[in-house]
Amino acid sequence: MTNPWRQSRFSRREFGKLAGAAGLALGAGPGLLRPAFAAGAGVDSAEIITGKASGMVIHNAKLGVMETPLAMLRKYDHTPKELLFSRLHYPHEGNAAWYATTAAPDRPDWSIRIDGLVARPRDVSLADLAKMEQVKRVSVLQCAGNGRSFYAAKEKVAGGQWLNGGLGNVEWEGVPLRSFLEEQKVLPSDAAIWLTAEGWDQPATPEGSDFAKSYHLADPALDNAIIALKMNGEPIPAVHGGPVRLIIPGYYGNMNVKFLSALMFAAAQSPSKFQSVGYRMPLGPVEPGQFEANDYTIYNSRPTYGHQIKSVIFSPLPEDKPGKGDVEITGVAFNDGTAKITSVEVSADGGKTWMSADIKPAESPWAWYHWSAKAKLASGSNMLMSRATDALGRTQPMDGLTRWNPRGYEWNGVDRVEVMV
Ligand SMILES: Nc1nc2c(c(=O)[nH]1)N[C@H]1C(S)=C(S)[C@@H](COP(=O)(O)O)O[C@H]1N2
Ligand SMILES: [Mo]
Repeated sequence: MTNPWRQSRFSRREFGKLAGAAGLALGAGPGLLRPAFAAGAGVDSAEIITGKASGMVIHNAKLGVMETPLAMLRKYDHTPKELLFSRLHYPHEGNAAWYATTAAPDRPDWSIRIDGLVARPRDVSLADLAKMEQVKRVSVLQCAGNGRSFYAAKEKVAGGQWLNGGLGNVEWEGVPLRSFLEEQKVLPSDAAIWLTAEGWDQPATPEGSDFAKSYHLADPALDNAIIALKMNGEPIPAVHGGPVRLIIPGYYGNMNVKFLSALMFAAAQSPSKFQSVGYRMPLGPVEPGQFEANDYTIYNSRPTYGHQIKSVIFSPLPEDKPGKGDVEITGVAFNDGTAKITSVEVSADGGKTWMSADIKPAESPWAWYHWSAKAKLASGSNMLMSRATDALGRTQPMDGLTRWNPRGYEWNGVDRVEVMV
């Protein structure tokens, strides 16, 4: 289904030409393209996306989908562009695609279209956006599929088998969405209830959907949203959605539209399958077989909006090979930013006994909190566990499988790491 709201700068054919031209510019004719890319197996992350660290965990080489091993992720409070997980939905045309790099895109001509039920449709240029008031938002960015592989203990779910590294803590900077709409005198009509953000990227076939996401205009999360131009103090890397990305702090990755090309006001949400079928959760618990991945409609499910409360153990990891006795267990915790994280409980004996971790204040409501607890490890197997709770009493389920769903989203079960001493 083609989204009628799409405003593309290039036709598909022109896009193909562009990708080809980029390949030539790099001196990478078909024979020079690294063959491993096409094969998709045994290829290193640094070859799939220029500028990414080696040794990322690859979920889809063709699309450029990869996550960060926790041993790399834990080294930084703000996740650098070299290490941040990446998720794209359309084939790259090889690693020649202009956005298959952590370099800033060279797209000074960029503009975003404001259209739909507005008094005066218009284009706003990147240069104009850069002149407006900018604010910072530190937020966890996390794929809704992060942790999907853990659902396999009940029944394996199709899709990238994400471990825990499909997340990062990132500083974004840009124009506050609500004040932008006000200053631009974008006056949606009374009939405009939904805002749809469109990504520039397009499906390989006309039957595919554009990447578009819709937000209810009354959603308080939009009060913190920004039209971001910078990530970690630099122009947003191409692979992470530069030159312009919509950031809704505290919302799952898919709600943060990269390569922002249009903001559309309408009475209804986008018919894009990324809004109407994908990235949705059933309204109640479901068992395997009861509800299939394509059964989702806007009536029987909800979008994956805010992060479910979650904690992740960063240390020790099995590869740290900790010794017997005293150990410091550390990690991070975060939620959707609407309430403080008030406790992180940690167990080193598979949940028999629990202790309270020390929690450091977070940099912003949407950033991750660092926590640590001292424990003693015994010889043999030690099952480390962590569970975060917030001021609204929201906590992680002891058994994450109770939230099993056919698309494997929103894993937030109590974290478990088994270390052998
Ligand atoms: N335009 C566009 N925006 C997008 C996507 C995409 O494929 N195209 N993927 C989404 C998904 S599912 C996630 S998890 C995040 C990933 O962001 P990252 O690649 O910067 O880590 O981008 C989101 N925004
Ligand atoms: Mo995602």
